[in-house]
Amino acid sequence: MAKLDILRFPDPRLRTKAVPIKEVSDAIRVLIDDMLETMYDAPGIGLAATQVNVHQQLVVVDVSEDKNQPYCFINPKITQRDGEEICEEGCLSVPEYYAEVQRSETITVKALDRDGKEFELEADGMLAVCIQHELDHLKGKLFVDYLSPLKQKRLQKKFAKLAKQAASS
Ligand code: GNR
Ligand code: NI
Repeated sequence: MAKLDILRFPDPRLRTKAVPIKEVSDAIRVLIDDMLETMYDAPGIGLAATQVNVHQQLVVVDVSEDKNQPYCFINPKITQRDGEEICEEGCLSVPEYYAEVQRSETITVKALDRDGKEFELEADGMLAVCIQHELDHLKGKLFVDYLSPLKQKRLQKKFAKLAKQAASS
């Protein structure tokens, strides 16, 4: 297993649209395991392939307390949405920044599992929030895109400053 590097805002590669995975190969299963290791190590409750600079439709999620209920979604699609919910979100690609985002409360997601088998899952609570956050990554979208223009401007400034400091040290 290997730990992967996570891209950070405002890296333009985070804006890449992921393409569907044609075949769930052994190489994909290695990537899934590496992404899970990277997510647990971070630590985070989800990780999209986009964040590790792989632009294929794959996300991993584990919202369980004991970190022993990993989900992997390949070529995921949300087929049903219900209700609305506001939750404070963070992102491994936007470190140390948190903001409230409105999402659907309950979703049904259809995807392939690590064996290439199709499955459907109904999710609510943190699991639903996290799946929606991860699926956005695959479209090149970040949770900060939902913020007001003023908040986005402040965020841009903060991260531009951090990038400059990192470059000069
Ligand atoms: O670790 C994470 N926590 C989190 C909290 C609230 C809403 C979404 C998330 S996902 C995030 C990990 C991440 O950046 N996944 O893309
Ligand atoms: Ni994220």
